[in-house]
Amino acid sequence: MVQQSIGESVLRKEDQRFITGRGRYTDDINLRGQAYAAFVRAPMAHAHIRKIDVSAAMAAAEVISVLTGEQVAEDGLGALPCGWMVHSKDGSEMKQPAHPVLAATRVNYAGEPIAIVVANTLKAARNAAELVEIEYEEIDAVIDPRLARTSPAIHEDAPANTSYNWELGDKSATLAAIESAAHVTRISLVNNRLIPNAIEPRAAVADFNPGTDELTLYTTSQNPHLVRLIFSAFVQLAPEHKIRIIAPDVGGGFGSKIFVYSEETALSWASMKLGIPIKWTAERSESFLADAHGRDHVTEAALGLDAEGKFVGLHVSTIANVGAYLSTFASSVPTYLYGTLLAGQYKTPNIYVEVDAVFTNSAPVDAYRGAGRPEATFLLERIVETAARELNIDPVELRRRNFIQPADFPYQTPVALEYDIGDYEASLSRALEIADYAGFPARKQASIALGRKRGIGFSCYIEACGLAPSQVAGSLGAGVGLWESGEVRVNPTGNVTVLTGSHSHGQGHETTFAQLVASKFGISVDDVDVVHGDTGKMDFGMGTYGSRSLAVGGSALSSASDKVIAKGKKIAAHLMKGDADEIDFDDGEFRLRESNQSKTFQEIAFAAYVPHDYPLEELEPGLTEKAFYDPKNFTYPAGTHICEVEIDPETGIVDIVKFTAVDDFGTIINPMIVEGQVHGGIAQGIGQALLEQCRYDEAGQLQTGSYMDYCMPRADDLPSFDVDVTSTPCTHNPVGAKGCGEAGAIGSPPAVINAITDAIGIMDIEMPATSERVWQAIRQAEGR
Ligand code: MCN
Repeated sequence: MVQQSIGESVLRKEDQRFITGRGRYTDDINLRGQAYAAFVRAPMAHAHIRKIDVSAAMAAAEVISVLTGEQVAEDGLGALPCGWMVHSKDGSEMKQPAHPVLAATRVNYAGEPIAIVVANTLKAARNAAELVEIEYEEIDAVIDPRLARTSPAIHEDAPANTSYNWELGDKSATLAAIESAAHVTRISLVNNRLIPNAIEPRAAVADFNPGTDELTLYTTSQNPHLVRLIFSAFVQLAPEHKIRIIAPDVGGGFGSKIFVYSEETALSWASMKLGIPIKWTAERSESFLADAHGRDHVTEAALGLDAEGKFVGLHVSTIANVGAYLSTFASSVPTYLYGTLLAGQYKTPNIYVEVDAVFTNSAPVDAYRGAGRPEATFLLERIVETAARELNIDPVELRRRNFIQPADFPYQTPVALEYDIGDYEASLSRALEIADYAGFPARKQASIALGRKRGIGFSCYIEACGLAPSQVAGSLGAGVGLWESGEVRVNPTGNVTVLTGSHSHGQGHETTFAQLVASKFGISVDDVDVVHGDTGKMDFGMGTYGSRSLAVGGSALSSASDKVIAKGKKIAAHLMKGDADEIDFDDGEFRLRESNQSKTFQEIAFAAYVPHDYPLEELEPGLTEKAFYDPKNFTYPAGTHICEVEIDPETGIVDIVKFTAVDDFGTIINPMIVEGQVHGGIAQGIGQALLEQCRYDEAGQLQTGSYMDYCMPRADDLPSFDVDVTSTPCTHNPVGAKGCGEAGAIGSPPAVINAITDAIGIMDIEMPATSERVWQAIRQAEGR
């Protein structure tokens, strides 16, 4: 029977175990003789450490050991690296102050780990952590990124608290274009700092076996091989072949679990030093303090338009807060994932962007769902909307006038990227239809009659996903290749085990990757199992981020499946006494052309392992193939988001009455999973626009360190989304797929803010547009 599963909303295979409570997360893992760890963390944001006294903690009941940065140094461990080298305008390398495993002489953000306490029970570890006595000499904290460059340096090797001043594009041409423009729109904005908040906090169980010298780390990672590589090559914990990283079921990451952090590193080292398994699971308050945060930009921009409303130049200056240290991929986010996206869907001929990345006494900032691309989209879609209002042109019309047209592809932007394909008008017009833009004036009148304010806001976003070909990434400073590995093992009875270097932590790969491979072989999705997240099982893999897993990891599996089919043809040819190039494979059957002979996929699988009369010089037994797929370009998902809000002027409460998203993800494997991804992303984008804000006080204390103070979106903050797709399949990967995992978080924030400002009749409001801010803005707009 033909199994056509691509494009079908197959129910998620993994959900059977998740909804019956049979998922196995890191904290579910308990090893014999396991001890527990607690971290002593900096109580202040900036201080010299004058003395650490662990004697009382060491003497406490059940305590096994208390280890500090002094011992880290004695053992010669390296610092935590940032994996992407960015160069400043003058060609110099970014400043990368050492990011210690445990702070020894100075603390640079509140919550920074200083010591690890290991005890027989969790309670004993936590109690003993309180007994570690540390003498600090406090230093003024640098918190506001706008003041960082003129504040005393946090790190001696980073003068003016600057890691790099990066630029992209032609500055003089852009300035000249803006100078001679018929109209110039200028905006200043802040992209608010966010805290990721995956449901499952970070956790790890480190298990060193002194008998074999092997370290096994169970951990909440999005990319276990990268952890292994950094542990081995940079931190120098152990040789790579002696380290096994297992990321079992992981309850969300949103970027925050890409990075190699102090805690997991210190835990692994402590397990090796003490020769026992040790577990650590972050408290929610530790996650707030010490998971890498996201966004945090301050930007000034100018957009020049000619007399016809065509964009002639865009000039952008951004200060990006990177926090106290450069986290694993921090440098790439406000540069290659931000500046390169500033063309958006438009034919702006001149674009220049400069970014100053500054250190502050706050937790490190790194990739968070969208990473750089939400910041670019927010800026662009806010300035376009503002220009439309200033020029009194319908915002839809202004966008249309400037769209890159289908005939323009492949389209080279002035900021390095070459878009392969897209049809922006198609998603815009479909979104306008679903959102009933034509009916908006009547709905607005109806709201006014009820004493309410109604507004509509647009966002036509583009993103770059999958990440770049390794060659391009390397030339831009990446310390790693950006390919993915995949292995397809056909078992003798014809079912298939798939191993992938991608990692699924909510995205449903166990279903979609099975659909992809099942449809290649014409077998049932139930006959394909997907294995991921264990460096001991699969080839080196690059993991999951940048909505790359299907476009890159799926493409590797597609190539490996093609190799299986090619091998199957050889076996079929041998069995049917024909030639391999006379064999067709379709609908799960190998057929010898111009004959009535055929063999099923299962018959060939079995024959592959029973090579009784094989010509062994020409045909090896077995049916397992691997592929490493290096993408030829990014994929460029794009779409239109439209938000309609109604605001109660008495309370400032914003009700999102309608949210429409029409996205182009190319070929879609599983529409239900894709829709779920879009929903989740929009929820996070609305969270950023309306509710979420990481805030430090002047001394660097985190004021939003719990759910009482950091407002996450809940179901009743969100409308039922209207989601649809258009499709221009990606031209350069075998699946035709573009990434979908971040689109919602990228497209939605400007649509929400554009709708709110439209409703109130103002040009700007800062995110998050809380009811208080909205209430104030209404009063100001009314001159009250
Ligand atoms: N898919 C599809 N057809 C397409 C594109 C994707 O069927 N054209 C499917 C894929 O096969 C996969 C899912 O949709 O099952 C997402 O695919 P993709 O866009 O390739 O993204 P990744 O799998 O690489 O996931 C990463 C992305 C990112 S970067 C963040 S951040 C994020 C996100 O996914 N974090 C998530 N979605 C998340 N969802 C959950 N539940 N939890 C997270 O932490």
